[in-house]
Amino acid sequence: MRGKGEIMADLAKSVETWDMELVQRSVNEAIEAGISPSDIIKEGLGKGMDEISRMFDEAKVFLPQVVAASKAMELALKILEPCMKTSDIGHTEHIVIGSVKGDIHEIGKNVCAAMLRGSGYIVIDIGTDSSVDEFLEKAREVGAPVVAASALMTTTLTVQKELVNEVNKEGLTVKVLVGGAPCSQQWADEIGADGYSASGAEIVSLAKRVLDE
Ligand code: B12
Repeated sequence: MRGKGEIMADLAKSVETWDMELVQRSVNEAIEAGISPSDIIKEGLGKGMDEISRMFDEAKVFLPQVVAASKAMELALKILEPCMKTSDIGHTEHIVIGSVKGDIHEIGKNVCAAMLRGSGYIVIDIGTDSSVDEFLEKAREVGAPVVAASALMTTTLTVQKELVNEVNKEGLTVKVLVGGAPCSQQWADEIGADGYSASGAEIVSLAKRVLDE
């Protein structure tokens, strides 16, 4: 069997080169080697996405290549999803998750949704480009105590603030989690969100913490 380092390198390369065959092979190999889904995403696939992102910044690749890498990432997540069942603790809480209005980035949101589902939460994914009203209407409809809003652009971060403001204005008890690459703990504190985490791996403990509060 190959070492963890080699498998991780292949995982990164599979996204970076949007090689679907390598995605399937390396993700399955990583699962068989007992590497955790969060390590596979963070230390493997995510590194490939980081590299694509760096090359995009340096204008060495363009949007079609980023889309292709995203498709590779999506395929990897699909293969990984059944392995994300960390326990059968059977939470009964619903969590509404979506990418905010104006934002069509969904890979990070999908990772978070998969992690939460794997931990037993009932996750309602309202998709991308979701308005504040859509988040809150869905939360009301299913009685969700938590909404999780993903924003990947500095221009769409403000929608997270609008969401928190609306929750406060309406006097709702729903907790708001925020995340996405340009988001930070400082931003979450500034807008009065209930929680922030930098990665999908941490969103599970974050959800538990705000639900226990
Ligand atoms: C892939 C990608 C795309 C893909 C998206 C495909 C898809 N199906 O999602 C495509 C090609 C469509 C795309 C389009 C665009 N993109 Co783009 N994209 C990216 C890229 C390279 C990677 C994002 C990604 O998927 N990362 C991998 C995932 C796993 O990480 P993540 O999203 O950060 O999520 C993790 C954490 O943040 C956290 N998390 C995420 N959400 C949440 C939510 C909660 C509640 C919590 C707690 C945690 C959490 O957990 C996740 C898992 O660990 C980034 C670069 C970057 N470094 O982010 C640019 C980037 C986000 N894009 C950018 C831009 C500008 C665009 C476009 C405007 C490009 C254009 N000129 O047309 C459009 C935007 C369209 C729109 N209206 O949204 C900019 C944003 C700049 C800014 N700061 O505002 C970036 C930063 C690239 C750059 N350096 O310029 N993009």
